[in-house]
Amino acid sequence: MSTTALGELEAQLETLRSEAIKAIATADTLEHLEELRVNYLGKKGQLSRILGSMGQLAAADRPRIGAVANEIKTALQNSLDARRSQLQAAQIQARLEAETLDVTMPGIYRPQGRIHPINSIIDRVVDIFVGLGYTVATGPEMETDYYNFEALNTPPDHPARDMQDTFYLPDGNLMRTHTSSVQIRYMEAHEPPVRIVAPGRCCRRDTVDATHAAVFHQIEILAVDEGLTFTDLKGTIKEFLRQMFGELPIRFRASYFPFTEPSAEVDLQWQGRWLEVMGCGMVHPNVLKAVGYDSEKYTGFAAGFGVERFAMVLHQIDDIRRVYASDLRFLQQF
Ligand code: 2U9
Repeated sequence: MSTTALGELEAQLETLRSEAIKAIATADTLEHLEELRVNYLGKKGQLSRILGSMGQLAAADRPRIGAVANEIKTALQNSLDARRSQLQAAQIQARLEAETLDVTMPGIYRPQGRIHPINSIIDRVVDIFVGLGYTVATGPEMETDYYNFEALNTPPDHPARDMQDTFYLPDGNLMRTHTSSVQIRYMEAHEPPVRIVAPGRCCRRDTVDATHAAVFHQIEILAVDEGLTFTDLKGTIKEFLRQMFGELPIRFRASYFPFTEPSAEVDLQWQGRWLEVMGCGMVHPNVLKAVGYDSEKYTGFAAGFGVERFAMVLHQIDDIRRVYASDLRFLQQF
């Protein structure tokens, strides 16, 4: 073997060493560093390739080249390890900086929601009647003529049935004008004694103004049992209004509804004026008969009121339209 081959190989190894050390020291990502490792020290890498040509050397020279090659391998390995540690440390540092939390920063303002005044009145009324032994009943807002009018003893020529007053749907059904249809459905499914409170959304084809909305809420109560009288009705309403408004004078005025007989309207003396707050009466025998109850054996009383009207009295609201304007300046007052 010639000295030239030995010298050439030694020179190649030294070039490899200096090039590799420089490349490793300036590698800027862990992925790049790994590419360099494969390129220099991998099975098919540059060091293996140079050592592959050792066959040309005289046997006596091989250990020397072998020793140099090993030394280079260790040196490159050490540089790779050192650079890897540096890059990993830099990566962690960058993450720490990116994820730093400034705990002294002000928080993000999240406005607090609250119960709408209409729902809060419904909740209060339902609580009072549940306290008196009543159960909550609900039903569909879209109704048939039967459940909204016919079963409630409302004659075909009654003004409420007029196209002017009720929202009729193209299929002949309608949007319920009161929650009384809920009580009819409940009575069809349950035998007396009945004590239910029915809150819900209703629709009327009224011209909207300060005191009328096309969509509004009603709460009605119904009790049916043996031996119920007008006195039970008066006592129940008196106790309900006491819990709702406090100790205020109330009066009953004779009135008329198709589904109750006798019927009355209830006024409350509020700030020196008599305000009409609800209607009531003894359930008409025709209504009891319509649901298959024995009207000789059972009597019932019922009452109903508009929730928006209660809200306007309780909170001194001057215009019903404010209740549905979704204006936070209004809603935040409750
Ligand atoms: C059945 C039988 C009778 C419910 C009643 C009233 C009187 C009443 C109005 C007050 C203001 C509705 O919101 S408003 O327009 N309601 O005056 N409601 S008696 O009578 C019933 C209900 C169901 C089965």
